[in-house]
Amino acid sequence: MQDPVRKAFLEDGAVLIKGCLNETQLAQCRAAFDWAIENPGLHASRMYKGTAQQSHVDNANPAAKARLDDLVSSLPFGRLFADLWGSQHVWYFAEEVFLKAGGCGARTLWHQDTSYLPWNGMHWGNAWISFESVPKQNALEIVRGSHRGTRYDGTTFRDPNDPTQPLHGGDALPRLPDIEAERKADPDAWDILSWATEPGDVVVLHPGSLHGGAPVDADFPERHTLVLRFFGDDATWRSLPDSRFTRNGLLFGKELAALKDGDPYRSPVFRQLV
Ligand SMILES: O=C(O)CCC(=O)C(=O)O
Repeated sequence: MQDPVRKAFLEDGAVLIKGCLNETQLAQCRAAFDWAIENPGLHASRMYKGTAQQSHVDNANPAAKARLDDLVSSLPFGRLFADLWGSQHVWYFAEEVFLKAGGCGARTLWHQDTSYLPWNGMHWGNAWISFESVPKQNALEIVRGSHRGTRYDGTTFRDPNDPTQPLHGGDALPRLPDIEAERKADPDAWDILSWATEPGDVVVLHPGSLHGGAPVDADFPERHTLVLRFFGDDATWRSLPDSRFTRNGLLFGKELAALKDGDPYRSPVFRQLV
């Protein structure tokens, strides 16, 4: 890997890796995606359930764990992240699944994954894999450098009319800025990165970045996206304020029950890749 790519990830929190997956690897990822849609897990949800903007999201399906651990071991992400972060070790966390369909699947609201998961440190990465050629206007968007900035409250994702409705009640963490409203008023209000992608390309982002997914539309009516999430040596536990996000409610919270703030984020439950 070239130094400018490492530097871009460190400073910007996201990079595009062109042609990261070959045809076979991409087909294996697509099979895992299709299985996930047909077999929703405990954490599956429909964003804006019951509205025309409904879209499907799933997260760390326990029934998918064994097959995804095996799949990920055969993909190039272990070496890629070791190199990108400069980490001696790399572990696989779990998947996320996003399906936007019908030409009207809504925007994935701006958020940081670190408002939902007790994560701190620089060695975290989401590998965002879409199976279509995604135009820039329908792409994943990331606020440049925001993984090094404020950790905001999350959004509940429940109210299309209140995109920053606070997940943790709004007191313990600063409320999310309304990035869509602010950029509508001033297109330069936020420094936003995004890329058009082809199948096989992977956008790698630090999950502490402010990020969101542009909606689908009449010209690009469907997006199927699998996100695989990884961590390395500099990954630690950092508690979240709200009781709904206490250990039992967290993904793998039970397996990590002994961890305290600042402890290395480690458990045998996670497949070690490097
Ligand atoms: O693809 C999207 O719409 C959102 C992706 C996302 O939130 C993530 O990669 O963590």
